[in-house]
Amino acid sequence: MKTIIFIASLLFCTVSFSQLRINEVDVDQTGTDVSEFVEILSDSPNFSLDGYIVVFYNGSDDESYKTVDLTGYSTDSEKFLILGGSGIPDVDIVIGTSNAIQNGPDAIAIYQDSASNFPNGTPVTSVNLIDAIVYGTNDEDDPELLAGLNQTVQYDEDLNGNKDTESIQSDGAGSFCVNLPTLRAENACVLGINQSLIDRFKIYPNPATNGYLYINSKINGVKIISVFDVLGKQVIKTTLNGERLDISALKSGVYILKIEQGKTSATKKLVVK
Ligand SMILES: [Ca+2]
Ligand SMILES: [Ca+2]
Ligand SMILES: [Ca+2]
Ligand SMILES: [Ca+2]
Repeated sequence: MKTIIFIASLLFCTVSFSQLRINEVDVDQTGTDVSEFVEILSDSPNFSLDGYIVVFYNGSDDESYKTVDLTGYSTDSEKFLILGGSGIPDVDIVIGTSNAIQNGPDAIAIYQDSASNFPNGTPVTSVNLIDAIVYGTNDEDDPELLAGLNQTVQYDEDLNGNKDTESIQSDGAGSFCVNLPTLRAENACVLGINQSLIDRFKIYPNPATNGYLYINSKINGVKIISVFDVLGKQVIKTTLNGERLDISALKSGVYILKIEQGKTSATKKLVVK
């Protein structure tokens, strides 16, 4: 009997934890933002969205300004559902004609809850929260939205100075990049299924011979670089916007290089000649 209950509860968990996530947001565009969108991705194709809602929060008062009921909709065969402006040709749910999504610091959240529980002016909450993103367009972080939605990072659509032409996109591994929009298509920075997080970063030349090291990442964004000698002493700690790291101060030898970007990090052996 216990075994049956255990198996039944496993099955129940599998069903109830089928996940949805906010896969991409484009909140700011040129002109009056007629083609803004939220791209939602499900784990499985044609996933029923009955019982789910999307809530838009205003960072200035940390209250909701729009709630969209997803009941009656499903993701498509490619697992996407698009909420957006009327300027998008095959949008699934039209949420406005212009400036429907505020430019930040603001937030968008998915809940498994009833729309009637989220009239406009509802304070930010993490109860029944499925996924959320706090974003801005070159704005200061909004601590209330971050805390209220259990998030640690506010993503900046203007990271590359191109907020009007780029969007914020999930890399599928817990972080986001900013790149040209990929509406109803795989995001620009998604890591291949066989690609480990280590492969996300390429360093060259290694051994390094000329005082410089290039650190290439598959996604955009600031990298935090730490270099340790064989005794574990930190010899370099810096942030890198581009790819070129100055290591001219390092003597010949073996070092440990740690690269952190967003929520992921990798450690590599570095040889300096
Ligand atoms: Ca907007
Ligand atoms: Ca944009
Ligand atoms: Ca706030
Ligand atoms: Ca996309």
